[in-house]
Amino acid sequence: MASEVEVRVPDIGDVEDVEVIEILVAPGDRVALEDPLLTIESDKASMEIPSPYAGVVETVVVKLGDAVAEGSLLLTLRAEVADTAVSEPAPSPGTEPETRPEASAAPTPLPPPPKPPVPPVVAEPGRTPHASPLVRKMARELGVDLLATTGSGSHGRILSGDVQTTVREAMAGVAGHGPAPLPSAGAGPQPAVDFSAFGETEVQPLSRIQRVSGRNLTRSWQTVPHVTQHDEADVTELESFRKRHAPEAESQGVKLTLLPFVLKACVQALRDYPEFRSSLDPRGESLIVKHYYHLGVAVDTERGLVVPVVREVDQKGLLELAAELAALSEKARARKLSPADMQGGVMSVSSLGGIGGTHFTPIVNAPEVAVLGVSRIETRAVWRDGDGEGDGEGRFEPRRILPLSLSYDHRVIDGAQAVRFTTHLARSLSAMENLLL
Ligand code: CAO
Repeated sequence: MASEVEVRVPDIGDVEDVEVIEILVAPGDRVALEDPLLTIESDKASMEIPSPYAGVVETVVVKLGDAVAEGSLLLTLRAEVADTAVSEPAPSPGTEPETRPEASAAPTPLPPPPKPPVPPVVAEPGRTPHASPLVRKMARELGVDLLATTGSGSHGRILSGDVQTTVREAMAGVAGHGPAPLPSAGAGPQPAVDFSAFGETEVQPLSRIQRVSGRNLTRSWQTVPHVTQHDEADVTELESFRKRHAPEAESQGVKLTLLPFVLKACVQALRDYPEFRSSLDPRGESLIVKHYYHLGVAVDTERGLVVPVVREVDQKGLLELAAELAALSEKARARKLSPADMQGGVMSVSSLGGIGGTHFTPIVNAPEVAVLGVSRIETRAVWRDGDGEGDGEGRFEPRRILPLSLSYDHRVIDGAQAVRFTTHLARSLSAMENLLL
């Protein structure tokens, strides 16, 4: 059941001249109860407007820089009065001062659902971190990226002390996933350039997904020492197997692409190399090894890159995985992924093989420690040693070669382990009967 709700500026006391300084959602975005929608700011304080219901944003009435006052309409929401809509608990009352807006329509806000505790590590990809407006303001003033700040409050909520810790650690040069470098630590942001001085230009705002994934990618690029190991797998037999079975899969409504085989090969390698399914603890002092096999898969959508997670890949067959991948990418492209769909991956796979390219250097989806890039299969003449004796007897054969690019966090994985991992992957993909076991 759904009904339309108007979200208005709540009672803000005797304050005039309030400006909309952040719009965190766009029409079509799915929000959970208490998800931040936008932030307004007077010359004295800023205030975040949380979502009064779980639902889908219909229209955003205001734009950045608009002046608003008590009662001004900010946005409309199609509220869902069903227990499927909530994906994150509300912050505990009393931890931070925060004002709830009055909503003008009927449904009763859903109570926070029971949920396993969110580990206070780094903010989830694709999510806005929980912090009060005052903490946000403080972070803005100090140049602290809240997405890179560890929240010690209830449900990982970021408190003012956490922002101070980030600053202290950045000043002391502490390494780890937590603190992002402060602007003063590097060359600083690109200086503004007036491109219109050189010719005609237009401004195209980035989508929310692009902005959030941009922040996550920047943080990962800056905090994870990346190395990329390139390798190749001979997938000649795998490809003929796949093509033989494609009609049968199609009769069950499933398109059997290469990707399910790659996911299965990753699971086999992950079983033997547990550090690839680990994360560094935020202090960089120990590894948290995961004993599950959920894999992220990068999906290209017209609004940007998202990485939904396929769960328990070890327990699923190839057809089941193919069907699930199709459903997840469909969901991603229809903008229907929930935050939960994008959490819990132990490693990610980014396949550009359907498009082209030879090798590339994917960015680790931190706090994961490895990402596998898959490029386009190429048919190549490969020398096949007839009797395996290396005596020059043999011939060139056309083989189907799949390029692999494994980027990894060098704090956790060393080069020798990485090449063992890609060798394992290549072997599994070549001897594909093992993948079917
Ligand atoms: N080599 C050659 N052909 C390949 C291939 C490869 N490595 N991988 C896929 N293909 C083929 C498929 O067989 C399919 O062929 P047909 O249309 O002839 O049947 C075609 O390419 C398209 O495949 P697909 O994209 O529908 O399916 P997929 O399982 O390979 O990928 C998904 C699914 C969701 C990963 C993909 O659609 C996608 O979004 N890829 C982009 C990911 C991305 O942007 N990553 C970037 C990360 S870094 O910025």
